[in-house]
Amino acid sequence: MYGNAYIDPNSKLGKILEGEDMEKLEAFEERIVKGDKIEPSDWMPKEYRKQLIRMIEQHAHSEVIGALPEGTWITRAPGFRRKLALMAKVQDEMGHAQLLYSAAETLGKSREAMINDLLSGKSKYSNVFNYPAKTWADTAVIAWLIDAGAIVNQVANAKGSYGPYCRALDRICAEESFHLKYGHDNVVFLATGTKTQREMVQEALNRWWQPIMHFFGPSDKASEHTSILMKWKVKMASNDDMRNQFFNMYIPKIWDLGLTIPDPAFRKNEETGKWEYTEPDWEEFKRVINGDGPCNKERLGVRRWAEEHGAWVRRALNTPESKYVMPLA
Ligand code: BYC
Repeated sequence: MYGNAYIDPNSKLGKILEGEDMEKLEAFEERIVKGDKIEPSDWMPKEYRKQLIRMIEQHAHSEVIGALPEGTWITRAPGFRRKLALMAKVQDEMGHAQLLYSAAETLGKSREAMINDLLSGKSKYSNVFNYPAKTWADTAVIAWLIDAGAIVNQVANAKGSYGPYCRALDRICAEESFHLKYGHDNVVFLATGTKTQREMVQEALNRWWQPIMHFFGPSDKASEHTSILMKWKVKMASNDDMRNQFFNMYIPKIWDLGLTIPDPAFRKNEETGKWEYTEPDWEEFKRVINGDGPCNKERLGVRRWAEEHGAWVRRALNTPESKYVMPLA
């Protein structure tokens, strides 16, 4: 029994809750309903722990890998002011990963295990970072619209139930809002510039449109984890609701700049308040998140290189009495 309801042990929920102490589970869920924050030493169902590790770890990896597409432009940024701002942004993203790895560690998975799972391809990270930033305008679109999408997601989930994740998200959102301003300034500059600059930013938006649609996750009917995550207030809105909220906030701003959305079916249905669009290619989404996107190999290759070449630093830090020195060459 679960509350007053019988749960079929063969149902999805039955399997998720198998072996749980029902009294403790009910007390936990009462706390969730009240809006309490759950802290690392509190009792929690096994599935709650597992889901949080999965989601926070993927988020941390997304920040690490997410630094790469824009990072490749630091040496080519147009001007010193843009270069400084981009360097600061990329550094912030790596800092976000540190906060998130620390939050995930409170649930019992070590940072080393998380990094190993990223490098072996076992863990996922956000689809969007497996596409190349072909021109400077791509970095502007990433910094404006991907960061905007991330803020929509994170501002909502910062009000969720797991204390360490929510606190990390609060800090991350404060910095992301600067990224968004930097990205918006960049896009405005290009969209109000010469014909070539306007074309460049429109082409970048065309390239990034589908990855941005994918960014919020599969549609609600296809989303595997949303129902349990919303029940336990890890996710505070469904994938489709987050996507719709993003459209409400950013489509008018995109149109104001004279840019167009590369989807002739894209429009707001004023009766339902929902945006209508051509479904993005979900088969491509699956391929990309499972390792077969345009840049997956390159992205993980960079991280493997960093892991290998930074190993001596970790050894030296972990064994201060030893005589490790930086290898030459
Ligand atoms: N990419 O049941 P669903 C940033 C997977 S970085 C890849 O709906 P869920 C930035 C999902 O993992 C911030 N995989 O999942 C950094 C699941 O597979 P598994 C990135 C995706 O968890 C640098 C399967 O599809 N933000 O802003 O309920 C520079 C079924 O999906 C994606 C976060 O990480 C995806 N887009 O909902 C600039 C936010 N979507 O694990 C910017 C935290 C779905 O069963 N994460 N999948 O193998 C979340 O909020 C949720 O995990 C999602 C997905 C909304 C993304």
